[in-house]
Amino acid sequence: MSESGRLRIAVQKSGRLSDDSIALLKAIGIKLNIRDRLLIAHSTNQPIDLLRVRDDDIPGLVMDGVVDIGFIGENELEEKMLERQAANKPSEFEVLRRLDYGGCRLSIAVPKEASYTGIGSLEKKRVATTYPYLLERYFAEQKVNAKAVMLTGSVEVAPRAGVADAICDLVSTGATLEANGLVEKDVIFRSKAVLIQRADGELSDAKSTLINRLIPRIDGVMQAKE
Ligand code: PRT
Ligand code: ZN
Repeated sequence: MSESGRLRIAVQKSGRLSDDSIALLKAIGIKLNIRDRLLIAHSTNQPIDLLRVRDDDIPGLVMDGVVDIGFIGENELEEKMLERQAANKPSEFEVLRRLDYGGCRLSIAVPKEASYTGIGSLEKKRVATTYPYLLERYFAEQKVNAKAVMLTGSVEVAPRAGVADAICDLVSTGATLEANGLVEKDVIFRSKAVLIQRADGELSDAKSTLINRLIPRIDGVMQAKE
């Protein structure tokens, strides 16, 4: 599908990474005609098409070679990579650049009245999360026998709802945890947005040349902001 001559770039359609990713593409000189409802946006001055999708879909689109490059949070990227490895699906990609936005951490938090003396306190407990593979990997590394309970939303209310004893969720300011009576205990993963490319050697020369022209411009934009 991406064998057309145009470079295909995946970005989050609507969410925390959308504006910064689009702003970066515009800052490096790519003119885009984005219409809100449409999945695809064509550049008017470069052989580039933008695929606007949910962030969850971006790692797979890159790893399956449906798009050539994509903007994604490292948390989502790592989770999907682990999930695909477990399912024996292609999970290769290359990180072109770590970007200067989308910063957050994936942390374990417990109700403020809970006694917690370290990760061992979660032994035999249930922990609600949207990132079960990252969390299970952490439990295995820490040799803790706890259970990740998958929730795609409202993770922060799970302890109050009696669904879990603790949570593992993304944190940036900490306001959401605080508002839900939760206290951050262990950071298990630190994340920023990254620009990734499908497995090396699968791009046409023209696309590689175009990417090689875009990357120094991204570096220039990031340096100018420092
Ligand atoms: O619809 P779609 O699936 O595309 O979007 P989404 O709802 O899955 O993702 P979105 O837009 O919320 O987040 C996209 C990416 O932004 C994440 O995968 C992270 O890489 C990054 N990011 C950075 C964050 C945050 N900061 C963040 N604070 N993603 C989510 N949050 C949430 C967190 O889950 C919690 O609910 O914000 C709340 C906590 O924020 P604070 O400031 O109260 O601590
Ligand atoms: Zn998502």
